[in-house]
Formats: sequence, C-alpha cells, structure tokens
Amino acid sequence: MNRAYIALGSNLQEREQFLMEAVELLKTHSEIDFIRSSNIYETAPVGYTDQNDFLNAVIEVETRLNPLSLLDYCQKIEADLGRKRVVKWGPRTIDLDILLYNQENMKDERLTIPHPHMHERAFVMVPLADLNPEAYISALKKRAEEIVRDLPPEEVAGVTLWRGKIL
Ligand code: PH2
Ligand code: MG
Ligand code: MG
Repeated sequence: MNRAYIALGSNLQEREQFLMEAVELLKTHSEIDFIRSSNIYETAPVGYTDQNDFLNAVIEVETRLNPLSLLDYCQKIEADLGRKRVVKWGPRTIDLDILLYNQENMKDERLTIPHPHMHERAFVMVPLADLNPEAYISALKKRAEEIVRDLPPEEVAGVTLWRGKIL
C-alpha cells in the first residue's frame, strides 16, 4: 500500500461543502482508503491576492493507485465539482494537489512529487504539520514542522484555525 498526502483548497461560496464533497468522492474510490485529515484552516490568498480567503486542509490516504492514476482521479474530482457552479474566469471551487507519495521523488510533465512549491506555502505546510509533524520531505531533507518553523511568521499568521476535523 502507498501513502499519499493531498492538499485541498477552496475559496468559493460553501467552501467547506466543496472540501467535504471532494473527500467523499475520494472515499468512493475502491483503490483509495481515507486515513485522516488535518484541521481546516482559513488562509489569506497567496499569489493572486484579489480573491476570497481560502479554506485549506491536508488529508492522508492509502492507495493502490500509482501517482499518475491518483492525479487522474484528483483531476476528475476537480472537474466534477467545478462543473456544478463554475464562475467563468473566477476562483476555483476545489483544488486537489498531491504533495507526497511515499518517499518518492518524481518529475513528470504532469506531476512533480514532492509538490515543488509546498515548502514555500504556509497554507499547505501548516495543515500538513498539524496532520503529521514528522512528514519527511526528502527533497529538502526536512520534516514538516521544521519547514513551518522556518517560514516567515507573517505568512504563518495568515493561516488561522477555522474548524476542527469535519472531513
Ligand atoms: N491556491 C492557489 C493560489 N493561492 N492561496 C491560498 N491561501 N490557498 C490556496 O489553496 C491557494 C492560494 C492555487 O492553487
Ligand atoms: Mg494548488
Ligand atoms: Mg492544483
């Protein structure tokens, strides 16, 4: 069995609903076992800042799918949930990013693992460190909690606990 960590994000109306529906869809797959989730965090938008605050969380799964098949299924969930109430050019209803897959390092045109920007993003690293402070990012030779400790405090301050585990 393979262990993967997946980041979830949503910044449209009913953000928590999108997180919950994404997790439900992951659970329906016969080759994916949901293990646990982080708490849910409300986070200031990073990058394009003229948009609503996000809800972000990280989940841990066990899966028999290889990384690219897991990516296919994550993208299918994004399409299925996005299609429902898409605002053209608007923020995305749900984003699923594969962060880690066992301790593997891979670079494919569709997928890089570990996620190449995860260590820079407090909205990913704070939930991951909450879920598993020991999660080891081999490419950086650091554990999740060490990476959070080294992030700029003002970025960590943009990530606040929104709700406990509802996923
Ligand atoms: N996702 C992005 C861009 N910016 N900012 C926050 N706070 N949370 C996100 O999930 C996020 C973002 C693109 O995927
Ligand atoms: Mg993303
Ligand atoms: Mg994405």
